[in-house]
Amino acid sequence: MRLSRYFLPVLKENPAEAQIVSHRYMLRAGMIRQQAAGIYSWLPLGLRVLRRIEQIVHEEQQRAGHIPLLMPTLQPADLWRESGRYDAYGPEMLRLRDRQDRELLYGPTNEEMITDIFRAHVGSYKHLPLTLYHIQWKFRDEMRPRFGVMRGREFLMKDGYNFDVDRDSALHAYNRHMVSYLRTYERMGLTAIPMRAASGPIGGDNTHEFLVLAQTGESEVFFDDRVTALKLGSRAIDYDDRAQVARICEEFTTLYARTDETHDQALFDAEVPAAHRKVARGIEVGQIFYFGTKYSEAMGATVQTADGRSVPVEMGSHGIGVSRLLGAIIEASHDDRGIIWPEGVTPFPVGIVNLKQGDGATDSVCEGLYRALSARGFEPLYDDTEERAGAKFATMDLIGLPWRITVGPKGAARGMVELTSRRSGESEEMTPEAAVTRIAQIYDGV
Ligand code: 5CA
Repeated sequence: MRLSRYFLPVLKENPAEAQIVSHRYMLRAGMIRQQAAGIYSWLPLGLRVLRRIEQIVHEEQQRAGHIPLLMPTLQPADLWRESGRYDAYGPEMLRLRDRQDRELLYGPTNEEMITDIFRAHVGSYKHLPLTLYHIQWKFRDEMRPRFGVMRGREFLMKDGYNFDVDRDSALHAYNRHMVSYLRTYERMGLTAIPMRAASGPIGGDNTHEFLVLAQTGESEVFFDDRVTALKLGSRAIDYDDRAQVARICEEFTTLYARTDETHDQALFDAEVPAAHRKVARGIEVGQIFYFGTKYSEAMGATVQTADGRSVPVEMGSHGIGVSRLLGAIIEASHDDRGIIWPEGVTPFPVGIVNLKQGDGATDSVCEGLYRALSARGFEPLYDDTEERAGAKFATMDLIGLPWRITVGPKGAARGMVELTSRRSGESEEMTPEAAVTRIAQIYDGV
């Protein structure tokens, strides 16, 4: 992408309404525009990151054997009357009527609708286990939408629903989600700690939230700081292997880690040595629930078991805050000049800065780099504008591409360019060919 032809409306000044760094940088980097309280347009740069995050979520869900579908944003109120949640959900639910005076709502979550799909099409244990998920916009009329995409009213969520014949299989589905979520967040450069939580309006008594530690987080969390060192890494996972998946969950949930809703100070003091006790703040980037037959009983979703009995299907639901993740990643990865995207989610893998637009030699080296990187699938953002060097660097630093190739007339005359890491600030001089090879190596396996 050539910056001269792109749409990147960066702001020089700090927007007054933004209280936290991620909101500030998303506005300044021209990623989002607020259209109403808690409702945003996704401008081209923001959309590229959102799509990267969705892609990682899709890959990891499908790796775990979960199947994508797409349900609508609008739902009939009657489905929610069946579960009893239409009245229970309260003012957070946006209710509307169509021209026939039929009652609708903008979905805050989809337990009822997925249960309806299931009961219409599945009746036997032979079709289980089954996990269906989608990535779809939700609406919750939050009392205090704030911090940009962090607490929106309209927001993008991945929500998945498992259907199983018995409790053991449903608990395996819960564990599978936990492990797939750990992988998902690690690929985004995040450490997200599963913490024992409360289930709220979704229901059930087995639930974990995934928290990214950040001072600006909305949740207060209590944990043994040794949990922050746990990593899934590149270990091979067989999602059908119940014992292996359960072992990984145990590894990640044995040390004390709870949100304020379930925190037990006496237990915390007894279990965790004083030197490891941490109280901090965190951003909730996902939550998994096992709630058994809460919806299937209310809505008549039953299956035949192998021995011919008819039982309500066992269920759980599992959510990832897709749009919130942009904010969480920025809170976890930035400096005073701007965002520092992890390679896994960056909107462009590399930026090219032409220090002397119009100079024959620099232009030609930049064009060569642009073609070579694009041909290998690493679409660069090429700053081919007439701005001065300082302004170009400031924009690149603000938008946070992890790598930058700088081309100036002196280097170009010697056939050299400079490759700079946004994170460390370190630069290395090399030939354009070597820079392309290095970029390919860096992104190999990301
Ligand atoms: N049905 C279940 C799981 S699919 C559910 O709705 N879970 S949830 O309420 O915990 O939401 C899932 C995730 O969506 C949360 O962990 C959070 O990361 C994100 N989320 C919830 N509310 C908002 C909001 N107002 N703005 C942005 N993200 C949100």
